[in-house]
Amino acid sequence: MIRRVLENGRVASMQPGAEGYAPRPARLLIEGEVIADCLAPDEDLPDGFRDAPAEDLGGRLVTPALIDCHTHLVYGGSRAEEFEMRLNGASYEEVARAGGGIVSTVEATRAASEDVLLAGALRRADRLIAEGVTTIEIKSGYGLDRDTELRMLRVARRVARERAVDVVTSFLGAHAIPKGQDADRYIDEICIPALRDAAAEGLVDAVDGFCENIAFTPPQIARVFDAAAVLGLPVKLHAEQLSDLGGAVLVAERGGLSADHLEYLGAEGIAAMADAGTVAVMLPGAFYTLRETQLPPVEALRNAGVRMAVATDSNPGSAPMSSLLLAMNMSATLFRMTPEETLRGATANAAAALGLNDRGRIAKGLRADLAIWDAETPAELTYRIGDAPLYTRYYKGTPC
Ligand code: DI6
Ligand code: FE
Repeated sequence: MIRRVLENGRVASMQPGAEGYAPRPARLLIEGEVIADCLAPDEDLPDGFRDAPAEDLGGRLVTPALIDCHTHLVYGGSRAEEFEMRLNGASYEEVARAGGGIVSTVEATRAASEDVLLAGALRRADRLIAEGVTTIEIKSGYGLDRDTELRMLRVARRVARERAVDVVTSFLGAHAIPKGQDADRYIDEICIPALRDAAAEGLVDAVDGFCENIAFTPPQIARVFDAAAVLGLPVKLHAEQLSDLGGAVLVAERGGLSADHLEYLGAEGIAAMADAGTVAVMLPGAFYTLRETQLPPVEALRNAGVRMAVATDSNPGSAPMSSLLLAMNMSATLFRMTPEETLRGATANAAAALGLNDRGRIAKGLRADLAIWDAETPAELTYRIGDAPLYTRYYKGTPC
């Protein structure tokens, strides 16, 4: 097993508590894919590490590698035209009802080959990787038919084979009502059978939905969640993005991993999420792009002890962005999250949102997924706009 010593780093471990955020001089020991230990600079190296190759980090900041826990990275086409429409006055709902919006990406995605979809997804994944991301969640949801949903998920799996990055997939068949179809019939006759087929192929790590008045009702989402439960798959939900339909309560009651967006989340949803330990995923890129004015209840979530994550929501419509650092900046500036919260949101809490307890913090036994930055303080990662001060990334113990 390969052993490495990373000398002279300043480590923000992102362990719970203030000391997890304050950079501490340390020497990090890596054994194979995991962190063997995080020692004080003057502590002796244990047996097996004395002859191991050492890298001098020159006092640089070390954090857990970043995790983007909510993306729609795989899709065909572009929505620049819709962007222009909205700037000429049309609302998101109007665009959707006019057959634009998600449905137009569905057409482009259905028409695209696996290789074309892969090329687009890799371009965006590379942007994330260049900012120190090592785990990316990728959803389906632009197929809305069995074959295209499965093709999207196969492409998502291929991203992980083509790049030094982990991909966690979510089946999002309940993303939009396909043109001319009845929502209930779509859920029961297309979405749920497609989910079963995708799961049988090992393509699904979690099940997501869009609970909204332009998409699916809570009872429709509940049927998808029932199917997920039978398959033993965890659930999450796009909830309370444009209105409060009670999606957060629904997903929390199912012990869901996360409820995402949450601009219109109310007290009942917050309480249910706190009880269930469901993570609140903040997606300021969509808030920004849609020029939303309703802010997610960050302070109430904080006071209720709900863990908050931050993600890009990278998608062609509401968040055409491929920068998690920018999402962190927007979470601070637009949502008033603190830089500590945004960094926890893109590391430890993002891991929790994906149900992963082997990463997102720097501690003995966890995955050696690290980001090493040309930065003095962790706040700099959130503070700068359009600047990715990444020095190196370690993925499973290897610099790359
Ligand atoms: N909410 C969103 O913001 C994205 N999906 C969702 O459920 C929008 C996706 C799109 O407009 O293509
Ligand atoms: Fe989304």
